[in-house]
Amino acid sequence: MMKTYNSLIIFILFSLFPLFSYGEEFSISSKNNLISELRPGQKVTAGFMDITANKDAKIIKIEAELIGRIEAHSMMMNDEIMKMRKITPELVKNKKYKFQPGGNHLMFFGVERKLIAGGEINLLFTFQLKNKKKLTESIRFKIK
Ligand SMILES: [Cu+2]
Repeated sequence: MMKTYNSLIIFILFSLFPLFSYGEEFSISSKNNLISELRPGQKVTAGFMDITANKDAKIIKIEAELIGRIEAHSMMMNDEIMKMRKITPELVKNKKYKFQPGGNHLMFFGVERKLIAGGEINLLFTFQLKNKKKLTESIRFKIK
């Protein structure tokens, strides 16, 4: 009887152990979250933000309702020609990552909703941690 009881306790301890090994929760903070307003007839615009995560993480997906595609881009001047390239932003633990005009930025294609200055919109970000775990966070942007 005693033996069974001991095994039960050991079983419970082992079941609980994974809870302790996860460590602190993933969290992000962001500032200056802005999207350029969409002028009539336009379907493409850009967005900017400063984002910091408490763990190393890649931004692997960004989505929003009624927006066809959202990509992260880098921007480089090449012989006076501006070149943009799709990137997978890699956030370094506790280090600010900037999306800003003239540099890395967010780009919105096939926008089928109104984005008028003064309004707000939520974007759903999917992050991937080093251990491959995926997490989503909704981040609010102001339209400017
Ligand atoms: Cu771009």
